[in-house]
Amino acid sequence: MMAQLGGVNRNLALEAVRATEAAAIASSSVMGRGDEELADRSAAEALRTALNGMYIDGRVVIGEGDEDHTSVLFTGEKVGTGEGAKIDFALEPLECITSAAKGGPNALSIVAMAGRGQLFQAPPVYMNKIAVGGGLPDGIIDLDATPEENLRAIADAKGCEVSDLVVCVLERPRHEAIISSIRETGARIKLIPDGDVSAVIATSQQQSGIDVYIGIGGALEGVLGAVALKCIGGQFQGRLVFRSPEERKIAHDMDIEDLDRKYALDDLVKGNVMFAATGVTDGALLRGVQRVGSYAQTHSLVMNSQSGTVRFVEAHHDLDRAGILEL
Ligand code: VTB
Repeated sequence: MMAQLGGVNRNLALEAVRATEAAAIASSSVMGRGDEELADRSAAEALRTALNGMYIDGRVVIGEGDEDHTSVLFTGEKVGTGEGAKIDFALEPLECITSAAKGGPNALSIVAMAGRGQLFQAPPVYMNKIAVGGGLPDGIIDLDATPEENLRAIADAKGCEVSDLVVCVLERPRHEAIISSIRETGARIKLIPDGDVSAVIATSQQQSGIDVYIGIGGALEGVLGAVALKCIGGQFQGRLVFRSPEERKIAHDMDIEDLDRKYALDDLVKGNVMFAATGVTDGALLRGVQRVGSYAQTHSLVMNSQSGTVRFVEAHHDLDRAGILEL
């Protein structure tokens, strides 16, 4: 999405990446302390401060939780200067919190942006997801089909055997049955400890070696993955998963009428969208923050669905000169 400002095209993701850079540097500075709350809060506070410097009338539609549970980047919080383009945000200041707190891999700071009302306001529940990268016939994946059916269709379209495919799945007890059925097809599996936004993006990157992502992760991460695929190309389906009547009630109270609905990518993400992510710790998608004294290097991914441009941004920061919040 480009914001029109006096005839000037603004790629807001190129501005938002300064915010994810700030969040990544802030949380990487407390990496490995074993304190998840501190790592997340450091990222969220830096992200919010940086987003508030943007000339936009912004609103968080999926954030760190509701206002009763968090004071930083809660769902419904306004961000930006309050003037300019009306922008909705889905954001995750620190994806893979557990990993970051241990100094482990794959932690990212992520922001997705769209015009007002264009993002699905996902409740804080799980989502069952399936994703493939671009260049395949429309409708090739179906959340309601068996892994065998999906993998056969993907293999046929790619002109390979099912055993050539690599399926990425979050390593969780809840996935035991699906992992067994994928193994029965002969396909290969990459189990990941965390980070299904990166896994969804990986389906669209040939060098990742991942053909399809399947499984249940956070609904927020589902929307972030869908935004990324809308920019980079690919197909996605998701369905909310409720573990209790209370979770169903939360969704119902958010005006979601059909709780069992199967969402296609275009149901989750409408119009032009943008995506910015910065690595906190090293991962398959992005390198983490490298820090030597007051010097920091960051690696980010910036995408825009309107132009389809995908940028990998390496930034060198002199924190003595700029300070984390003035990058
Ligand atoms: C995933 C993953 C995240 O949460 O969405 C997952 O991408 C949800 O499942 O990195 P669990 O509750 O089983 O962890 C994370 O692991 C953490 O936000």
